[in-house]
Amino acid sequence: MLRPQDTSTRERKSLTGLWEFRLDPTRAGRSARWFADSLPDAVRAPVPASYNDVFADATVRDHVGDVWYQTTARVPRGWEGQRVVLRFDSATHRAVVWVGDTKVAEHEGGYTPFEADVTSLLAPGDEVRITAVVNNELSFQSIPPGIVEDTPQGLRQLYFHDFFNYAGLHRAVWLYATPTTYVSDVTVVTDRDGSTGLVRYAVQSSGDADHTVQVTLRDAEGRTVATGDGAGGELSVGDAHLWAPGDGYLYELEVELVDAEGATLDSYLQTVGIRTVEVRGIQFLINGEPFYFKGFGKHEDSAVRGKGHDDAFLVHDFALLDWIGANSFRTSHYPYADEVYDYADREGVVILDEVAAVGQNVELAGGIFGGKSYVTFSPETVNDVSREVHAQAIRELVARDKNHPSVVLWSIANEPESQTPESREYFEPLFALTRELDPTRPVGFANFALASHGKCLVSDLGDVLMLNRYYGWYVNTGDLAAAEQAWQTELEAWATDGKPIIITEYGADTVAGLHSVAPVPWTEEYQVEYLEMNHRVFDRVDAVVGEHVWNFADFATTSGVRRVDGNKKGVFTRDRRPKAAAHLLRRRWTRDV
Ligand code: GCB
Repeated sequence: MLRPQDTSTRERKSLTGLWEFRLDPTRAGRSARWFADSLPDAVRAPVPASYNDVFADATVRDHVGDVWYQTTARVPRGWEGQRVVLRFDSATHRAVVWVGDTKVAEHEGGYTPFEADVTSLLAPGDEVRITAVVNNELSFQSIPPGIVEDTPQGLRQLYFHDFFNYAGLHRAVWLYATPTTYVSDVTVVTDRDGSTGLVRYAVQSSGDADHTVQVTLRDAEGRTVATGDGAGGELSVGDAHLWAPGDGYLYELEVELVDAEGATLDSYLQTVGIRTVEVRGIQFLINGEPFYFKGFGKHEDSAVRGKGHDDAFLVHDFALLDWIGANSFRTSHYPYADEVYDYADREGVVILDEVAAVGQNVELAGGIFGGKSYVTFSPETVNDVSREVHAQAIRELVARDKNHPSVVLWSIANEPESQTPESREYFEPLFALTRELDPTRPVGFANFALASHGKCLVSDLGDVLMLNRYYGWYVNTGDLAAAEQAWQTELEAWATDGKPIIITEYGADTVAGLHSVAPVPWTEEYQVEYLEMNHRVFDRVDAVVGEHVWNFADFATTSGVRRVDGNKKGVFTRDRRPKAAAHLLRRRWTRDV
């Protein structure tokens, strides 16, 4: 899916700011048609942001169900004769949108964009009313899953993942204009032949005007390095400057639709990083070179704004990644804002891109979070409908992120049940779908501890092994010697599979400022010794090609007896101050590992 852009033929208008907002605890708004007029009894809420922590009100924070957002926007006068699109970069977890009284969009899934052609509903110069009802309920048929319980005290949302169920309009909302004959999709795949870079492109266009496609590839200095005609083809770039970890070199592909007189009907700009990704034996190769992942599982999470995208945190988090010597991160446990991938492309930071399938493991959740017991995969729980929702989430992820050089792998789930025949049956078609959508990137999923080597029935479907393990934390708590032994034994077993292993999670909850002489869990000293133990194990196993500490920063979770003001496994606090472990990682990651 293409991005809203300002080009010689396109214009966009951001609708971020304060919107009218209200909760709808009795779900009255849909039948009372709250979209048909000014939203009754509204307050103002920021967009983008989660609404949960913005107000000093627990009923807002813990609300389950619909909330309404409304704004008015003036359609720019210059948009006469243009195609006008309304786009939400995300609405968590689902939304219905109206322009005036007309329903224009409905979207399931909280972390990917959706849009509607609203040309016929708007006249340039007019003010229009835009209303969205956003719903945060999680069920066994949503990604991620959950259960809404109707209790005497009201609706209660249970879920099986370990981060707070923030909701709302987390990302930008746009009105944008394109010509009526326009570029509707661009796909770029890169390769190399010796020092020559190859850029294969495919362009889709829509609209009635006769046109041909012309493409121009420019280097970072704006010099044209290749041109092409036609909706698909291959461009050669002599002596290409490759995109590489730590060197986010980008070319720019201008895609133009041109009419018979040679006039440009539409122009879209696509950044291109020329690089290859390949799994060979136990190696993960970027541009043919073995790559070792150093970094974190992250979250989109910060005080007050929750999961709302924020450019200051974006730049600061990347500055901290650079400071600590990290070269990569996983978008645990959902697709992040588009801006994050753009920034990673430019900074040369590598991304494992994850879909929001987290918590398809009710046994684990029951054990860790004290929830009830359910069976994960069954006709009543995660079923065929859920799988189609999951498949659609993968389609939307790949459609959105396929052209980012920073993205080197699709992660299609985090810690699902994977030790049962039902789980294999569920996942086999999803692996096949992901490969069909993108044959160029490896596919994997993050495996959990109970599906250990020999028990997991899904890991052979992946190109890499991604292991989340907590030896010395959830098991062998406080006994790092026993943890080291057990971890080494398990890792050596996985290594016999002959695939690269990325440790996608290892970590220990740590209260910043808590110290002890002996390595006692929850102290800064323990987090340091815990990480050192893990690193000794990784360094002894050749198949380990990466280490992602859980987590980059402390983050908000649901209430639970194992969580004190959220998950404290951050190497940085929630306000991004380093714990002692940050200095340890910096020493390790700024030398070669
Ligand atoms: C995991 C999950 C992650 C949790 C983490 C923890 O295995 O993938 O979402 O936050 O463990 O801290 O328990």
